[in-house]
Amino acid sequence: MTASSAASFDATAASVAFRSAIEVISAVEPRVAAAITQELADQRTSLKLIASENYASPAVLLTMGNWFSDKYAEGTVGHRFYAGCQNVDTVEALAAEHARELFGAPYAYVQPHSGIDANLVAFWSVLAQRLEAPALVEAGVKNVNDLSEQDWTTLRRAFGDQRLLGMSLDVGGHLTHGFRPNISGKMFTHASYGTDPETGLIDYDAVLAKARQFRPLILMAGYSAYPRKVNFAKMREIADEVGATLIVDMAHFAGLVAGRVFTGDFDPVPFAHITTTTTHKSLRGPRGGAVLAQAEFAEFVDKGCPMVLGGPLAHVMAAKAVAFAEARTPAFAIYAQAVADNAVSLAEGLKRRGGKLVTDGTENHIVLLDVSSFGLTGRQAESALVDSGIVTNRNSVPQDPNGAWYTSGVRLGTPALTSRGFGAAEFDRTAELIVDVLSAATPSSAASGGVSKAKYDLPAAVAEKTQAAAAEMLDANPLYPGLDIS
Ligand code: DSN
Repeated sequence: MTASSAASFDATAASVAFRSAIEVISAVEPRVAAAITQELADQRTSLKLIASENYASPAVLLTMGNWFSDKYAEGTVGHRFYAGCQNVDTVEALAAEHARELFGAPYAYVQPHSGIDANLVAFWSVLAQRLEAPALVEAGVKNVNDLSEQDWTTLRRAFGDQRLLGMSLDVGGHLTHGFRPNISGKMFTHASYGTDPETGLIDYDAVLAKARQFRPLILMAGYSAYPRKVNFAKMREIADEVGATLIVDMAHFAGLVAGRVFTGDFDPVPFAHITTTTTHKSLRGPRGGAVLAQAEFAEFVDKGCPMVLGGPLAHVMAAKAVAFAEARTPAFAIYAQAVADNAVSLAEGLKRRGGKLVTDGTENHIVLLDVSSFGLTGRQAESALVDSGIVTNRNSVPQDPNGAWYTSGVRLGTPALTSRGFGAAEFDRTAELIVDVLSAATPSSAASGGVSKAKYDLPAAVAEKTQAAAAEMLDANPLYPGLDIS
């Protein structure tokens, strides 16, 4: 791991710390200790191309394993519903300060436990700011507790059936942006915008037309499987034109924002009323979420707990502070640029060898490979690659004939392997290995005699050769070099 790819750490101290922790755990439940040790071994030996995963630094990981986990701290910094929160105040304030500085945001709320939680906080903040505050003024009260039963009835009705416009799941949007299996799809009447069927790119005129027709309260931008930049200046213009509040979910690409790869119109933070994120993907922090907001939303975002969140996880907020501090270093900016550059190498390597990509390329950390040209479903491709030591996940492509379960694509991401020190040459070689496996794999028959969308045949020699080639690259770029755990 080089200084430019991952946060540097003292390998001797980290080895002692993790070994001691595993020993302590082992004394109580050795099977858990063994699983922790095995997880490291597995992560060290797999070519991880899951676009939403990364490797947090030992400092981030160690910050989560301590007595902060035992503390209740509902409320906000300096305003808690429990006594004895002075140290939680310290870490929450530090995490928020680092987040504001890192992203240039007027306000940061670091309590959300995950991306879904961060989006829920954002949704309810908009509802409260747009609906509750005016209702309170109208009712002549300053405190929500002073509302009459009739006022509450009015408020409940106003909160129901509001409209949200987000990116379609089929073209890379996210479940939490208004889709039925998620609470957002039950809270809001939802409409979605797609991408241009020819180019696969967002058509901002089409988004505007849809927004004019649908008149959403919330316009949502952000994605989990769109391999391009989004112009957030244009999104804000659209939101303003129809009187919507713009929420950007930057969970996937927060690391590219933090590392100043996405700047100007492509940096969401100055344009969005509220920006949500996870902290563990390209940002390389602990598992968790965060919300950034313009000043007028701060007091509403602050009410995330108890509105939709339970007590904050102080140990994770502490780890967010450490991760944000790491992300403010020049080394992180170099890492973030390498993530984007490596995605281009992977994309070009696939294309040069006949691979077909959604949008024909990438501008972020994601490459979406359409595997139908190999005669495979996404499910078959995902399994054939895993058998060969390459971990990806299947993903729909726009207008996917195989639906969301079997799919026709695999989503590839560069954040994790870039943290291990992979560069352009390794990603080009990875592209070669992927094409070799997918070219050799063939669909096989289902039990019924027809062609299965899940089963496939792959010559053992191809899987073994790929595993060996992957192992060579992984050995040359070790995960947590010097960390001696076995
Ligand atoms: N599960 C994340 C992803 O893989 O993109 C998003 O929630």
